[in-house]
Amino acid sequence: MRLHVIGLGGAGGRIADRLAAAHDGDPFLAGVHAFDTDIDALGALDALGDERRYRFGDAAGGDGLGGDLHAGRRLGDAHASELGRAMDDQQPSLAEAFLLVVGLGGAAGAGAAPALAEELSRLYDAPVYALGLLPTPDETEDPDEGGPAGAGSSADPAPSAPHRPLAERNAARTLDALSDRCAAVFPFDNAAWLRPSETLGGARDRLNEVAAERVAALFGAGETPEGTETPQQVLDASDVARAVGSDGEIAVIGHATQAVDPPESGSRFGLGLFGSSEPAEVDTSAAVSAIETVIRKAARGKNTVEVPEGRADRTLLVVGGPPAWLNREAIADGRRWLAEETGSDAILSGDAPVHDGDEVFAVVVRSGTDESDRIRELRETIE
Ligand SMILES: Nc1nc2c(ncn2[C@@H]2O[C@H](COP(=O)(O)OP(=O)(O)OP(=O)(O)O)[C@@H](O)[C@H]2O)c(=O)[nH]1
Ligand SMILES: [Mg+2]
Repeated sequence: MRLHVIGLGGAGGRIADRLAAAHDGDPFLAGVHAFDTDIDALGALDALGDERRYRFGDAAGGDGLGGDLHAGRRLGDAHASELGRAMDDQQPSLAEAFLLVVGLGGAAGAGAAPALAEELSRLYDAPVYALGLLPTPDETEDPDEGGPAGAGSSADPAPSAPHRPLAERNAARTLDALSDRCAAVFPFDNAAWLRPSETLGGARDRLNEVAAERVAALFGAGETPEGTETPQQVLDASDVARAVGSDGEIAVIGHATQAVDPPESGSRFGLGLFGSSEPAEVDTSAAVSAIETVIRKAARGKNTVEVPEGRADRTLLVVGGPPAWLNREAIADGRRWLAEETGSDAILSGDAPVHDGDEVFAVVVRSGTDESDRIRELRETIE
């Protein structure tokens, strides 16, 4: 589907930048922008040139807002229509969905995101989704208390994340605000993706890679290059919309890949009787096993946020890869297995043929899940 990505604030800008670096030119990535009040943060982006970065909020004097969410909301309200116009060069009216990417614990991004979501909903019919990064517990710990964020955070500029005492409350408020204004919210639990000795500062590039990869896996699935034939069941924007709903519910993305040999094309017998247009051959049991494996891993592997008991009201399954590997029966079996696994009534599914691909992949999106412990913890900070 044609997706327009808007990275807001430091984290959002970095993830938008990474998406542009990996996927500029791919048909799904119709537009990418990064918006921040912070000149230096925008200046540190690589793939997004000046034409796709935009600094807003003169009142911030070119700096970040240091976690002051009230200031962020004020600037967001004051500048939402200006931000909407800053997207015009990339034809937002053609987008089939918008994705706001934002660190929920901050101020510039978290403050502007709700107002921009509202503005985009007012201007366009396409759904507005949000990918929201959840703060790690150590960001709010007092550095003097010797929490992991403390050690050397002022002396050593590199790895630890900045101390953000209000990150959890900002995140709770921003989750609420985005749920009210977006069609669905995809939380990304930073802490769940950190390895034991890692800090957010040191690991953020790896986490951003994971977040960008999942966005591309979901929104890029089924988007074939121009001129390629597309089969019937190919995933489209309305499948995603039906799966995640339009009421601002939380949605979770699971993803797994498995490398496969490119199918042998043409005759297997070397007699030249069949032209190279003969359907490619793939061993059936290898295809069945690859599909079963990726579906299980996508469902049970680490998700963007924990899913208690794996349960969901609605589930979307996308299976992709070289068409010869997309064994229909194995996909149907996988669907049945997933219905049991999630207890979902509605399993939507779509194919994502990748003609020259060298891997089989599955994306499992759950919506209407029980609340994860981390999200409950965040919500409790403002109750
Ligand atoms: N995954 C990931 N999370 C990040 C990254 N940077 C920050 N975060 C998270 O996002 C939250 C907000 O940080 P920023 O995006 O830097 O905040 P901001 O929107 O620029 O807000 P201010 O700087 O306060 O104006 C932090 O509390 C972290 O939890 C990043 O590069 N990757
Ligand atoms: Mg900032």
